Amino acid sequence: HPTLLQPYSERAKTATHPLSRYLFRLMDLKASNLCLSADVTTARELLALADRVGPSIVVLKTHYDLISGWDYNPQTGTGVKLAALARKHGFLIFEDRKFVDIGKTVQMQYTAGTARIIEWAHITNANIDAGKDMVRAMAEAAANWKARIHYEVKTSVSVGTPVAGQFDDGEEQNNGGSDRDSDGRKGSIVSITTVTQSFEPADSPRLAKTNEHGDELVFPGIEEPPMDRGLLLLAQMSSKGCLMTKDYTQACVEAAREHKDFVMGYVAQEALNSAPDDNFIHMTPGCKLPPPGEEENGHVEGDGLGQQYNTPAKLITLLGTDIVIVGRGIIQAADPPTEAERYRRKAWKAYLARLS
Ligand code: BMP
Repeated sequence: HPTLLQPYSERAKTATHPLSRYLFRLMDLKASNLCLSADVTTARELLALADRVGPSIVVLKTHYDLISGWDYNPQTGTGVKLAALARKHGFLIFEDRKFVDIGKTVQMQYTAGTARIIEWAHITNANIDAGKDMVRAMAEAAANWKARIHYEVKTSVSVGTPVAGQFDDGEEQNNGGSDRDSDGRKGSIVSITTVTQSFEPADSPRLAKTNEHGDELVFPGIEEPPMDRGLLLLAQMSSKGCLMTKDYTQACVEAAREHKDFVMGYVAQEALNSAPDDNFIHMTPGCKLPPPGEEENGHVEGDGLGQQYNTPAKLITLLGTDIVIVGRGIIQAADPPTEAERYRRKAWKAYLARLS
């Protein structure tokens, strides 16, 4: 497929989703196609790790539900602090929530509840086993969220029960020209409520770009990401005995094409672009390098709990994925930032090898 041989800077020009265009440019700028899977146990460790490894990565993947001490405060909580680190180092936040339910439920899980994922995660993902309508439901929730940015005005008009003779004199009432409610019933307007509420997401470009000491709070060289939210479809998994069939993966491809303005791409084990104008991004977990100095043969032993590992070279050069997702390979190293750099260099080299 043509996207296998195209530089990310070129794919940035033709991707449909604004966040994909941004991410491809960020990858080109930072020479990084590395995502850190920040599966640590406390919020404090998560923020410290994001700050230390931030310079090497373009995406930080979270599982907010395995972090203890996650602060849900929508103004000062962990999501907001992560969003500030994302602005500072230039990476996107991907909450690996794997939504799967009926459309209405996922809308509520995505936008509300304790974590309010949509407020701080640029990207999230979904398993479409429950049917692809839930992708449309999530797209709708994201569009509504975007429309609410900056301000929100709610007007509700309640109409009381008709009072015999009240409107029967042929005169219009002084209520905006109509004495009927939206169903055409006659009645008297009991109340009109207008609520105006300002609304600023955790990563708004309108936030200050420097602090009181004049320190830069924003990653230089590229503008801040667009105020859009994106979805990755969980099309294939890395684990042994995964039950996702070829038909399921194909359904993901179809759902992605139907919702190009919301679906950025896939979590998958291989490239899935096949139609001439497909330009979806592929992020791939189950990635590990052998220890420094040891020879690479593409495969690294699994974790004994079903996880299987391939090297960046195999995933990116051979199987054509775009971003490798690395968790324990980096987190459990003696010095995570140094190890993250080793992964960044290897994964970028694998991409350059694919281009040539
Ligand atoms: P590690 O590199 O430590 O094995 O972590 C992999 C991460 O990617 C975990 O957070 C896991 O939930 C996630 N993941 C995966 O391993 N395989 C998949 O197919 C999909 C995932 O989201």
